[in-house]
Amino acid sequence: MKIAIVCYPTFGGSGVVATELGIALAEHGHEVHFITYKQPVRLQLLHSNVHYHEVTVPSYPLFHYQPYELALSSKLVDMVKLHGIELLHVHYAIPHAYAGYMAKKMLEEEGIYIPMVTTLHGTDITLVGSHPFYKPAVTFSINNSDAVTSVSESLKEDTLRLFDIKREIDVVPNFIDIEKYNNPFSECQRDLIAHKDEKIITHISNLRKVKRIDNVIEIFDRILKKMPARLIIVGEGPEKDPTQKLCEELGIIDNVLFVGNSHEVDKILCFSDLFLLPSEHESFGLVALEAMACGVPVISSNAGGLPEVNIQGISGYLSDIGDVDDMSNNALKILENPETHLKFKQNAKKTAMKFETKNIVPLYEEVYEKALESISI
Ligand code: GMT
Repeated sequence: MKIAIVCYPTFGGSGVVATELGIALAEHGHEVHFITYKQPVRLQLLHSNVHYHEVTVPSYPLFHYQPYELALSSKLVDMVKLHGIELLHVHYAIPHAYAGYMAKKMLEEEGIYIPMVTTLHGTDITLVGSHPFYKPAVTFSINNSDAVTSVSESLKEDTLRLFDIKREIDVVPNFIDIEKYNNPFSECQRDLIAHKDEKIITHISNLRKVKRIDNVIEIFDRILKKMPARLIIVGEGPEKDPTQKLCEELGIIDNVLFVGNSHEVDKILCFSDLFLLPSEHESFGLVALEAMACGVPVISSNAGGLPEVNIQGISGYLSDIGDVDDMSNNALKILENPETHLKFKQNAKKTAMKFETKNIVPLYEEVYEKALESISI
């Protein structure tokens, strides 16, 4: 099948999932065309079935805002015609589903009928999409997709609660290439980062408010009072400066390493002892799954789809949002006893295996078949 994938090219989870999906589909023999404004960060183009087409938006003094949706829908029309693309798969409703729908309608004028699959990722529904300024357009584009998927049961429930949805939503969870993260619990050059006796605690995100980075610091501060440790913060975002200030105030800045956006997430997770994700909301928590795939236990909040990924007392622990006392007690419970720690590491990896690429990608292929059938009826 010839498939166009529209996504954000950034480090965010939706772009990562879209990119990994495209790569896996290409390996299954599909011809995949990524269409976005920059080459996705996880995309390496050395595959004959993978293509990348850049959307450019020419600037004009009249435009206060650049009309990206217009440029994207025009690019989609051109690429569908040029490459004989049979299906559009848009990741993140805003504005991709809206632009995809316009492309579909323009193509219909020329007698070309192509289905659009929309995958909802989280903030496109919960934080941004349900804002009154966007809600009518998001509702319209979901209802006018030929198939809709969400990355967790929890996100499906949120979508049905927040929008007037008239179509079926299939849950297709995020997935992971376990092989890529296969380390046999070795030391993974941890001496690059920490002294021998120090535990390595990690947090990865886009450092936005929703991630509650202040809670990450508070939990780490409590761990540090009980054992030598180092915190690695991966990512860039608006909360970075206030987080650095908080670390200074608490006098722990020398124990915290801010490494920015990194292409070496797998290496960092390889030497991590514990992963912290106390988010206010998380539709799935792909980073938690990445950590678990590396055998890193997860201390998280119980928000959104996290309980579908991190299993209480098995791959880690979950606490109410903001309950840093419980989160730090759980962290210490895991870290203080080497046998307990090893058991959690092994179980984290085992739990992650449920989400292996080979189990999940066929679910997307089924959705594609259904969407194709629906437009040929
Ligand atoms: O977490 C973010 O803020 C980034 C965001 C994105 O759209 O890239 O992540 C969302 O999609 C990921 C992939 O499906 C999910 O794993 C994240 O849980 C979800 N984030 C939120 O719901 C806050």
